[in-house]
Amino acid sequence: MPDTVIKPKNRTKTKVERPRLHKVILVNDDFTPREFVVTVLKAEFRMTDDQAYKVMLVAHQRGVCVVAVFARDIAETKATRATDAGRAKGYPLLFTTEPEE
Ligand code: TYC
Repeated sequence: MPDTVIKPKNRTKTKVERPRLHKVILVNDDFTPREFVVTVLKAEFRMTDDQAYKVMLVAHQRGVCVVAVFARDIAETKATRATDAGRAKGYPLLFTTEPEE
């Protein structure tokens, strides 16, 4: 038998948290045509004409609208692709992302 027995006193609890989802947000501007915004929303976010029109209108009237929520990398990829679609046509269309609370 050893003279000294060392017993660990503190247990380490490992906490695993689910990664937060991220919102994709559509930002209004004065230049991008409404129809183009609707087209991008349908193409990138698989929305129907109705859904896309409603989201576009909320952004137009309130300044911003949450489009959808995804895992962070998917949200960022979609926001970048949708923003780039506007830039390719010379429009200042902007999609941003932010973590959900
Ligand atoms: N405000 C634009 C217009 O009147 C349309 C628009 C809506 C642009 C939503 C961007 O996120 C947007 N032509």
